Amino acid sequence: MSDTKAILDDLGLRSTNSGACTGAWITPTGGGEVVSVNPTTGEPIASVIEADAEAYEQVVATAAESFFEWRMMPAPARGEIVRELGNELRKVKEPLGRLVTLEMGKILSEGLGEVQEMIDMCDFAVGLSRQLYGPTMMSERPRHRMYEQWHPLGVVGIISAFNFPVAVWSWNAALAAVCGDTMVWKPSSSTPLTAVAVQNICNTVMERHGLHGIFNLTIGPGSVVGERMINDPRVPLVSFTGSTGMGRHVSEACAKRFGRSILELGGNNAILVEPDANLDLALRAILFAAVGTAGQRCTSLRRLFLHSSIADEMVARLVKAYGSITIGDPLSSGILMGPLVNEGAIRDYEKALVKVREQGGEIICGGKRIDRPGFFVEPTIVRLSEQIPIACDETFAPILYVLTYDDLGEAIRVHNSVQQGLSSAVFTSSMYSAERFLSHEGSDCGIANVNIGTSGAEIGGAFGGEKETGGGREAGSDAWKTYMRRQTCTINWSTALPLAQGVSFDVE
Ligand code: UN1
Repeated sequence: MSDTKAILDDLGLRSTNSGACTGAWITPTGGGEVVSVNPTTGEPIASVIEADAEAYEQVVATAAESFFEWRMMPAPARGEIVRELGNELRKVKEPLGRLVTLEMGKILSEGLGEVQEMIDMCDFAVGLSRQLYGPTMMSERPRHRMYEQWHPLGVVGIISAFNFPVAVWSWNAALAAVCGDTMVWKPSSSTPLTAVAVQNICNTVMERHGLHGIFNLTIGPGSVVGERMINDPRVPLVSFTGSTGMGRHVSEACAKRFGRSILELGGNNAILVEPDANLDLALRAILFAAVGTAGQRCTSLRRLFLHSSIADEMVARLVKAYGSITIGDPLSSGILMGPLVNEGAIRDYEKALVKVREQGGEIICGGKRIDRPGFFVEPTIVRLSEQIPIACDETFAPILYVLTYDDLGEAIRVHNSVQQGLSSAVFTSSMYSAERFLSHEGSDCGIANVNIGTSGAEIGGAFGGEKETGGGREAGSDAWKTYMRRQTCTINWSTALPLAQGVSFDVE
């Protein structure tokens, strides 16, 4: 408990915190209280007073108002402010990483990695602030110039999930900020304290510049905050991370009002292991992807396709390795797997395993809740002779389905036959197999790797997936374009008015 107090103190958190902020904290009068629970012990850490309708209104109105000033600041100047945010995050990497671990349950190395991901994202956005380029086109008309430019969009709604409580915010926030947007963040109610801590850091930076209303926070139930946000015409873009079911609802609500959405929804990620693969490498990658974060990444490995010639050997090695996974307090060194996030997650794990048995899967390792306080389960391996329906669903827990194949083409077909399309990988030393997996007839996912697991992507690439994963792209590459509006401009500097496509329309 003293550890907990030190982490909270380091980040300026109290035992009861406000859940709404525009730079200045608001005290919502009609909101409930959400208690953040330590998944390692089941004990409360601290609580947050949730935003009510009035607080939401105040926050969005401020974000909309602040946009007018923020959008006129030169993008590189906005980049300088994001640079300061990155520097502040460097200073608090240790306590913030510990808070992520305390509140969410991922091991400390991953908690720290998550803060590093925020820092990387800030660095990326600083560079980007000088590279929000639009191309120039050759006009078909004489003495005409044509080009594209990008304008800030407005207020961006960020709805993030418990499993990456701060990194995914930064994917959106760092880009939105340099693009000239203001934002309203609705974090998961399972991880409200990390959000309050990050908001405090933003406030520190923005106060230095006499700015407020750029980075804003509303912690509250989906029915109060989320519903308002997705239906709010003042919010032209909603970036949503969560389940496919909720994502469909968000997408429909935004589409109905011609708003945009970025959807980062369920995955059902797989690795294919070819006979010529480096099996030591494959084993390590499988362990991190399937057991890391207790299987609670959207990129976690759910399905493993093993070539029949190496299947028995790999399964034996995997079972042995699973037996030596250290499970326990994620803040302690030497631990590789912490708890699931809450009791509901345990129920989902148990329900999935009931279905596994009903549908003919064989549990060859794990399969039970661990008898200790908190929300711990055994990492589980299920061997299948075919891809049963439960293996086509995403269960946010460490359950790995192992299938065997003889032909790479057939394995790719089964790989692609699920509804989700986030991350995928092949392990092989054959150029032909690798290129085939990456070709048009290969993986249909947004992320496809060779000799690297499905999880743990760098921020430099665009992150997201196809099909029911939602199609959104966040973080690196040109993901920034969704946070701006594109304008095509044509300038006539002649004294004539030639029409495009050779059309004539001359008035006598
Ligand atoms: C998520 O689980 O929602 O590639 C994001 C990864 C991390 C991000 C995961 N960089 O596993």
